[in-house]
Amino acid sequence: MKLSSFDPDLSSALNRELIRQQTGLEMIPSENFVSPAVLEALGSIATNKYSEGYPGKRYYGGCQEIDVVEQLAIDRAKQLFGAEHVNVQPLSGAPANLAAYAALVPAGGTILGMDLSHGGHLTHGHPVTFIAGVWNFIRYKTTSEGIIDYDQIEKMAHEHKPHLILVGYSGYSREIDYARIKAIADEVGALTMADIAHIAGLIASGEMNNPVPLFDLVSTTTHKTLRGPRGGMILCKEKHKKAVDKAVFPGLQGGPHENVIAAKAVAFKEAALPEFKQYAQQIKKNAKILEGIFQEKGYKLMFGGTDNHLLLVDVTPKGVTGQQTETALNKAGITVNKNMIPDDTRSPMDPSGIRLGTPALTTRGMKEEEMKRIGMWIDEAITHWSDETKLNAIAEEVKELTSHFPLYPDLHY
Ligand code: DSN
Repeated sequence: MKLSSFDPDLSSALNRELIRQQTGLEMIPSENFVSPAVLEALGSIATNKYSEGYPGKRYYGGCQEIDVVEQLAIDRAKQLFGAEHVNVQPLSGAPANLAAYAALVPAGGTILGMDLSHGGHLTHGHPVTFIAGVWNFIRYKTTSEGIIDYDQIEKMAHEHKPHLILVGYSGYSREIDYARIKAIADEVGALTMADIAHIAGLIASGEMNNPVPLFDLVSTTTHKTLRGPRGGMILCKEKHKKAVDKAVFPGLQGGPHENVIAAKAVAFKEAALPEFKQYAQQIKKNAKILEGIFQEKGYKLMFGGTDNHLLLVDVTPKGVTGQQTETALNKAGITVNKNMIPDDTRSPMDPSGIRLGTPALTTRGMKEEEMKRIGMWIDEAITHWSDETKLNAIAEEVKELTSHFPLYPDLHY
């Protein structure tokens, strides 16, 4: 029976969400739109199969075709990033990071990672997380000019002698000098890990530095710039293969989600195509257009601008907060997220900044001309943040623009 007849409540919610995605401007930098082929694999019968273990070494029978699926994903990811070993089973970014720490660092060991408000991630040791009670996280910050403070990392590495130095961020907009980090790690005998969740698509396409050849371990999600299904992955040196695989299963997870792994395989095939490189280049061009508009309009850009797909913007000089901005933009049909800025004096629920990015709009085919209009709408919506009539008028213009960039035109639940 079709979903719409069996479960009209659910199908209505999905159809409304489809319309929201189709008629709005999605600018949360960690979101994207997967291809119909990725969606098809995700909704495939691979979801029916239990397959604890790894290709060729499973605890359940009947895995011969599932082995093919998982091996395709592994081989394609290895090729894409130049990795010695890949584990495609992590359910998402947080479980991937947990498995990575478990594989590389004994409980109680020290990990040097970036502070959340300076662009790090909750799973990089924020005190509210479970992992912060298992490992001893020490946090470094960006400089007052807003870039990664490599000198501070070096000083802290000598002082704390960490087992692991961790880079890779979810709110940081600049390139990372992986060679410098590796040199610091070598000075103190630490291992190296990069969490490339946000920029994996830009790395796969050669548009940003690739830490995989240099670092011990790289973790990522597969659904951000990489444009695959919601999921995680670990890439590592051959010498860490056993520890990583053991940490993922049986250490932390049970049966892998093979439908998601099938969709990852499709996404990795797509990411190796020339069109994907063009998409990655356009993501950066689009972000640069927004950077120019924000600078011209007097906003404060954290880290001085962007080298990647995202911008972290302090909106308080405009007399508004991050929450007020998120709400106003939402009414105008533009989705962003409120975000803490480095050493923010406001609270996480109403911080000083917003974070926004260009991957999803670039996937829809939007380029420089559209970005200029969108940047102006964002500024207008922030300036008139409490004027409902103005925000509704922008939402109408947004709808008109999105109608020229069809998204899943044949889909209906
Ligand atoms: N929630 C993701 C992001 O938006 O960056 C990271 O976990």
